[in-house]
Amino acid sequence: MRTKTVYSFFVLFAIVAGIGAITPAAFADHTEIAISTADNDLATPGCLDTEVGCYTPNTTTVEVGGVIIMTNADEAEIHTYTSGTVDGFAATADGTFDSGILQFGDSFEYTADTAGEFPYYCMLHVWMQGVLIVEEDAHAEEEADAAAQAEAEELVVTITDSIVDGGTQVNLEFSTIHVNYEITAMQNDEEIFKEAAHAMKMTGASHMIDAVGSDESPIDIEIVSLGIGPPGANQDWTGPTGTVATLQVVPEFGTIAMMILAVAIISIVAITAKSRVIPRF
Ligand SMILES: [Cu+2]
Repeated sequence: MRTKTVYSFFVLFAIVAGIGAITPAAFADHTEIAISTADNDLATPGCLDTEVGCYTPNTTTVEVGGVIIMTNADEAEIHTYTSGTVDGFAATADGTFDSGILQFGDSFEYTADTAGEFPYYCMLHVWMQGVLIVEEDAHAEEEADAAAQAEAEELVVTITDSIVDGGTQVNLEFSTIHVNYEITAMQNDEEIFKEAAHAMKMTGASHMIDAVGSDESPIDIEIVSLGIGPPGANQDWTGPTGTVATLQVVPEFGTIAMMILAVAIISIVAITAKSRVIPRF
């Protein structure tokens, strides 16, 4: 057996995606945010046109689970925090929250349980308007990302080849079953072999290429993962897709491939005594 170069790398989609998700939470689990009526003349229309606005802050952002403490800080007037919209002077409450009438110094607490954007107004002075923005909990998103990451399995394919009957037999060994893949072989800039295949219940597969690689005319083999799942059910396929491995077939190399997979956990594993293989992403 004259096995030559084995080249294989791990697809780390999930890990890369995960790094982006692991950002420190900007908020504690149960944020408390205070809003008060602005220090304006709120009894006559116009607060929305001022820099201070009608409520302070006029736009408040909180995560789901956050508590909003809405206070009437206006000594002169009673006010409400009523979720809904105002069209001209016609107000429509949407029922998300309603403080009812707040005397000076009174507060109303609302726990944000639904993500979304909630405009609100004062029932007594409908020109007083503010917006509460409730965002998805960052932790919940992280958890969802972590779950997705766990699901997005690493896909490893080990390739070996041997000269058989004047051709080259390429043997694949996937780390999981049901990998749909495409195998392409190039020699002298020509495509000499291409096949879409599916690793059935077995994780191994063999392809026979009717050519032999040499120093002058090496064969480049590329395996592309199309997804993991039953054949035909493309929309349900999961797992890493894209190029997962390349191999260059040239003579005179030993079989060092298999043990490498055991030690290399991250990143690219390149075994080529001649350093002729260039990974293609
Ligand atoms: Cu008011």
